[in-house]
Order: sequence, then structure tokens, then C-alpha cells
Amino acid sequence: MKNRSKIIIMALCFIIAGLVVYILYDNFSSDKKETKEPVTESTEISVDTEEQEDTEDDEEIAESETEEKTTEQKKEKEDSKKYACYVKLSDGGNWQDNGSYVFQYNIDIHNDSSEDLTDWEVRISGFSDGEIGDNWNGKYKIKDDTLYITCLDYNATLPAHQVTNMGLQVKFKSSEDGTFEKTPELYIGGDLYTVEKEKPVEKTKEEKEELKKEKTEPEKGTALENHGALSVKGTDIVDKNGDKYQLKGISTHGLAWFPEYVNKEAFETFRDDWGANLIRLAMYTGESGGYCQDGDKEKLKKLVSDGVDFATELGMYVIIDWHILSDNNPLTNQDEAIAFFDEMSAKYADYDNVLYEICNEPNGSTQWSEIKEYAQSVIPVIRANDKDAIIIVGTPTWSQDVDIASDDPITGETNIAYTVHFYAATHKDNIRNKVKQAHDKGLCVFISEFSICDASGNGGIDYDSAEDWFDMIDEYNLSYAGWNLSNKAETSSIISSDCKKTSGWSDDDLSETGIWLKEKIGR
Ligand code: IDC
Repeated sequence: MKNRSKIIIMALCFIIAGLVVYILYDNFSSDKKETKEPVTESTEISVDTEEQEDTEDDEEIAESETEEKTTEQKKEKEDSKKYACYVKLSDGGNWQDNGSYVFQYNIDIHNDSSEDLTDWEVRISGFSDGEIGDNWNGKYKIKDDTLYITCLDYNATLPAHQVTNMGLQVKFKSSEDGTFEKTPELYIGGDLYTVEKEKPVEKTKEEKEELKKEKTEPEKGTALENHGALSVKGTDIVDKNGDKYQLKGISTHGLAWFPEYVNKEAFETFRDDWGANLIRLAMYTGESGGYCQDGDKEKLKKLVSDGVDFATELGMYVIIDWHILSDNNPLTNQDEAIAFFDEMSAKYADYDNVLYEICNEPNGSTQWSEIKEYAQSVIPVIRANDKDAIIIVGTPTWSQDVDIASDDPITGETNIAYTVHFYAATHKDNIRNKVKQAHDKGLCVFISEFSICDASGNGGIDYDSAEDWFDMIDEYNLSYAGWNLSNKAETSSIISSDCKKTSGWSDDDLSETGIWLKEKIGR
């Protein structure tokens, strides 16, 4: 019996050992088989097709996402450089001086971020042979090859959305050394500025809504408080109560050329000392520095929005003037005008004090039919945002031919006024007759610009003609803005050319034109 059970146990052991050997062998051989066979995509796919496809798709998505991300990042970086803080180096001309070459470099530091810029420095290489000459608005030093530019007291802090203009002349032994092809670098706190500070403001519909909500509120008891939204009723401008109302004030010179006069204290001086209720913001389009030329669009729009804000806070009315002149025909820059007025009217849709002047002075051979065509494409764009603001439309021959406009006025629109401009020493009865004719035909005529000298903006003052014009202004209750707020050495400037003040002028600071105009506005 003992032997029998021993045999059974041994047999079982053999069987188990055999099974183990078999299993091990089988595993080993299948491993081998797999390693021998080439691993192809199809074999892998055949293992689990769905899962594999998913993985591949994921990889592709991930790849394109990283690609997108890098382009996005690149764009962001470019945008941030363009829209946050940056330095612009521009050519100020060059000339020969005693066998050397003098190059003038204009340097503008832009702070388009919403924070103050402090502790800044600009470095530009390529100045090894340079010797610093005349310079302004900064401290300049050349060490080795590098020009170092730092601040003076007054531009040590560059507030948000401001630009500081600096410049210098550098003398080089040879004309080849003094090129303008140099790359300025901005350092903040000793570090090269590459930080992505802020993105450009993309104006989505929601943001436009937001912009509207941030509406500036006028002071109590001001013109705007008392008279509110204006409209055109026949030949008149009427206030919120339907009473005849007259706008009277000052036009800026070109915003690009005299930005310093766009300040709240200046407008306040006109309101409180002169009795003005209107400011016109003249933004040239065609001239050098103009919006459709080489002008800095963002800077110009900032001047417009500052101007509108200051006027609004002071309870004054304000004209946004698309100042065409050397561009002759408003159709020349129609697309830009449409985009501009779309943005402006969206922003100021809820403002009761903003008027839009869509083309200062069409001239050359521009016909009324062309101005009308332009007006009929710009007006609906404004109306889509702003239902009722007054829109002022220019007329042929530097806005003199209101009679022609009155023969064929714009129909199907409300709150439209038509521009007449006069320069008293040049334009007399001939233009006043046109105004009379237009007025008799029921046109609302608006004198958005005038002066009492000749049409060049310079020359002698014609007081008699100026009085004749004001008789007509009084008779028809016409609104007007006097050209121009600057101290440029020309008769039409209202500030004396030797006065550097940008607000709070006394009569001694004014030109002859300024004194006369102040008296007229203040009556
Ligand atoms: C003049 C300025 C002058 C500037 C010139 C540019 O007074 O400083 O150099 O423009 O071309 C207008 C225009 C207005 C003119 C003004 C005087 O609307 O822009 O300003 N004028 O020439 N129409 C008639 C006269």
C-alpha cells in the first residue's frame, strides 16, 4: 500500500513538472515569435485599431495645437512689443559739418501699457565713432559702441498711454558710421524689456458695450447738463427742450502737430474765461502726420478720445473732425473714414455732446454728387451705432458751396448739418450769398471753421468783413468754431507765437485774432 501511494505521488509530480515545462516553453516561444516578427504599423493597428487611431489623432491635435500655440505666442509677443512699451527711432536728417557728418536721431518712447513706465533706459549700439552734439529731453552718453539714453526729471515717469519725444545729433567722422539702421533697446530696471505686458485692445461687440458703460459724466449746471442732446430742426440746432441753441467755440489746429493743447485746463479756460461751449478736434487725414498718411493712428485716436473726455467732463460739446484737405476728395480715403467713424460712433453712441464732421473741406474738382455718395456711405455706419448725433457734411470748394448742397440735399436722414467755412479777408458777400441761399432753402448751415484773416490762415485781418459775417451769424443763430488753437506764427492762431502756455491764457497771451474771437464768443 505504501509503495502504491509513493508511485501515485511521483506520477503526479511528473505531470505537474511537465505542465510547468510546457507553460514556460510556450511563453518563451511566443515572446520569441513576437520579437522576431517585424513590428509594423499594420500589426499594431490590428491589435486594437480604434485605440491606435485615437492615439494618432491625439498626437496630430497636440502637434497642431503646439504649432498654433507658438504662432499665437509669437503674435502675442509681437503685439506686446508693438502695443506695450517700445522705442521708435526715426531719421531726423543728416548734413555735413567741417568734414564730419552730423546725423539727427529722433527717439520716441511709447508707453502704451496701462501702468506708469519708470526706471527706463534706452541703449543703441553702433556709435563707436560718434560724438554727441545738440540734444534734448534726455541725458546721453556714448560708452564703447553704445549710446545710453536716460531721463531728465520731467520724463522720469512716463504715464500710461503717453509718449516722450527725445532726440540728439551725433557727429561721425565718416558718413558710413552714422546710419539710421540701428536697433534701439529699452531697458526697465536694468533689464532688457521683452516682457509681454499687455495685448492690443481688440474691440469686440462686448467691449464696445463696455466702453459705452464707462461714459464720462458732465459736471452739474454745464451747457451739456442744461441742453443735453442736440438735434437739427429745419435751419436750426435745437436743444433737448426743442429750444434754438447755438454752439460757439474753438477748433484745434492739427492734433498731430499741436497735441499739447488737448488738455482739460485749456478747454476749461475756453469754457470759463471765454464763454465757449464747443471744441472741435481737427484730425488731418492727408497731410504729413495725418491719419491716412504716416500718422500714428493710435496716438491720434487717443488725442481724440482725450479731447472728447475733457469736453464731456466740462459739459461742453465736441466735434470729431475728419480733416480732409490735401486729399481733396473724401472718396480718396473712404474706407478709412468708414472704419474710423464706425469705431468713434460705437464708442460715443451714448454721449449727447459728440458731433461728427465727416469731411472738413472737399476741394479740387470734387463735385457735390461725390460728397453725397461719400456721405451716404458714412452716415449709415454712424447711424448703426449712434441714432441721433448731429453729422456735419462738408461742401464743394473748401466747404463754401452750401448753395449747391441746398439744391440737392441728403434725403432720408435726420440731424444733418452742412458746412460753410469762411476766412473773412478772402470770403465776403460772394460766400455770404451762398449761405443766405442755403438758409432760405431750409438747410442747417454750420460754420465749423473760420477766421478773420485770409484763406491761407495768415495775412491781414479784415475786421469789417468779420463783423459782416457775425451779423449773419447772429441773424441766423449759426453755430461756429474759430480756427485755430495754437501759437503757430500765423494770423489765425489764437495764441501769441511767443506764448508757451497751453492753458490759462491772459489777454496778453493771445494774438489779435484771439482777442477778437474771445470778445465775440463771450458776448
Ligand atoms: C492751415 C493751417 C496751417 C497749416 C495748413 C496745412 O492754418 O498752419 O500748415 O493748414 O495745410 C482751411 C483748412 C485748414 C487750414 C486753414 C488755413 O481747413 O486746415 O489750416 N484753412 O489755410 N480752409 C481754409 C483755410
